[in-house]
Amino acid sequence: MVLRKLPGVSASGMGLRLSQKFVFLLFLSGLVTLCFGALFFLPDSVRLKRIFLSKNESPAVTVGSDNELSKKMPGDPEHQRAGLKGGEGANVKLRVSRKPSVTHGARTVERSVGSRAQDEWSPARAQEPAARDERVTSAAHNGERGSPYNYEAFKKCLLKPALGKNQGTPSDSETLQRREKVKEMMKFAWDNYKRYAWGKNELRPLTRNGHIGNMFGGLRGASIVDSLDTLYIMGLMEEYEEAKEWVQNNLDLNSNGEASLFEVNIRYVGGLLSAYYLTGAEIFKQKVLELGEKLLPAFNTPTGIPRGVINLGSSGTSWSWGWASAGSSILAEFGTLHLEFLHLSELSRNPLFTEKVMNIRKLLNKIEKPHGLYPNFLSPVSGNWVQHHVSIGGLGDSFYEYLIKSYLMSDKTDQEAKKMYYSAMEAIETNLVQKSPGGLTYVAEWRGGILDHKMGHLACFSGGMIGIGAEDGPAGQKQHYLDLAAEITHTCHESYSRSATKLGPEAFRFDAGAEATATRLSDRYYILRPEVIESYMYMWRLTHDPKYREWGWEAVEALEKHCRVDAGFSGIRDVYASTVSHDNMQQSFFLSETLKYLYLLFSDDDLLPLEDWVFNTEAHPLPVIHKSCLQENSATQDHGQTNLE
Ligand code: DMJ
Repeated sequence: MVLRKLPGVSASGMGLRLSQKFVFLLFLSGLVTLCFGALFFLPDSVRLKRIFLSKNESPAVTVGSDNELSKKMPGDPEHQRAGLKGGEGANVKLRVSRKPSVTHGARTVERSVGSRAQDEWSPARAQEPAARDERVTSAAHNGERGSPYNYEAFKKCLLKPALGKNQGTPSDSETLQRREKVKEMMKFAWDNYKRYAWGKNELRPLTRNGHIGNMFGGLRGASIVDSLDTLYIMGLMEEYEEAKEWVQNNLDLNSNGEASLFEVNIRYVGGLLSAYYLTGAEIFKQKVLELGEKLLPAFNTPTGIPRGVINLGSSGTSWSWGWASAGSSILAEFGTLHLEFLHLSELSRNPLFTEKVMNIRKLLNKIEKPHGLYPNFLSPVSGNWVQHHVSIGGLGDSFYEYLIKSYLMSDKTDQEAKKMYYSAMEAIETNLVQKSPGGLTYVAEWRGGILDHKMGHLACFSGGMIGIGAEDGPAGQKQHYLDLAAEITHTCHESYSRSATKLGPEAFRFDAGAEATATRLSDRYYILRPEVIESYMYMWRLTHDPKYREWGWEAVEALEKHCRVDAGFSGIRDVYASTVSHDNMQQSFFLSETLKYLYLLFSDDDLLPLEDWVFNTEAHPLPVIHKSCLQENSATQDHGQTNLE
């Protein structure tokens, strides 16, 4: 219209001469290019930008950014986003502390969030060939890959009822009384968490408030998610319902903080998976699949080995821990995803989760191993070991655990996991297992061929692990492995009984005259960890030797005497001091693991029978995928069960 009034412009046809049309088109295309270009300068959060640019700009997009699943939740996303603005979740990113967390456990020693400058995963780097995965995961795969997961069919596949004939109630009255005591401890821990820290990650029982920490990337309610299955198996149904309701209404997965992939996986993914398999409540499945998707960008590295820290927001940025040498990833972190990811595939019918962990498996299987050992640090860029530090405790531990449990969870069909586990055990026995002058068997650490005669509390899970692996080892080795498991468990018990509190230190040594005692002040603390009790539980199930129940009871008495305070349970700073100093933290794994293993120890074996269930490293029971009962179109059918060579 404007052009029509210009002198020399004809009114014929479209009203413009050819040259004028050309100029007009040129002008229009310039305008469009300018507008498109401007999109690049908008913040990531602007919806317009995500619509137009997401396919090429963000690594998260390769796995379904903007969260397909959350869109499907009725009325939820808007509500949840609103929650982030004003409540606890506000400014999550700003609150992420870069200080080391002293109390958060994990067999992977605690540390600060990594330095990004060195090793941040950038959108540009996400274009590296091995990092791209064009497939988008979403609940839509349910439709594409066949029928949705059939919970009723799953239940029929269990060999025994999950909760036993009678909730595992023991027949003798003393054991029953002990079990009731453990249940009371759980209720006490829960009630105080609820009263003083509801919705936060953990309870601070001395100051009577909540703790959020920096491990879960803005996710909240770690103690709630970690407790769901414990409450359920203990028959604390009112409390279980409260927890479920919180998950339904308040578990906000639209967080934008920096999370430990490992911690979120073992606690949140593991907790929600177990809760789903035990109860069949759809909300747990819905939440866990939504969360699972958010973890996938961590695998966008040149090798597919995930980095340790991930931003759970739409950027999907990931990076390595600042303390891990040369931007490496940690064996116990990237090696402790397999069980949960197989179940994410099982429930979503999407093989992508399984493929991610099978890729890790494949790399670890192929790589050259010094003396057959797996060092703790590996570069996610080159796929090479970064340092030759080997440990069955912190930094290495649950990688070995997940090998044998992958085999067991596959109904003993995953031959690759089996082979890797027993070869690793052989190398560990040859190079790391030692006998002290006093006759105690322990597993030392290995630093480039030099032994460090120290055993961490975390390494005490290995009694149970070696025990459950005894059955299927090389011919004639069963008794040998059972003996080794019993000896290690005995040593770990000694580390408890040699302290004033009858609780064990964070690490104990076998040098300079020490035998299963901590020699350094910094190793004397106990943070309500479960590993020793975990081994008692497995050894009880395997041998029914009453000493394991007695040792478990000693631990209950010590916890009651030294860790119970007016408003919950707390870790202690020095297990050798008879007047204890509390650390003011009730760890979520105390509810998830320590109390659950104690409860199982005083229950009949048919409560969560080991033929049907394996426990993830946070003690969340996951079902064995029985080979006779693979569901139609099961996404795990071709994976995790045979050699991928
Ligand atoms: C738990 O979070 C898990 O057991 C993990 O594997 C190691 N550390 C803590 C408990 O100590």
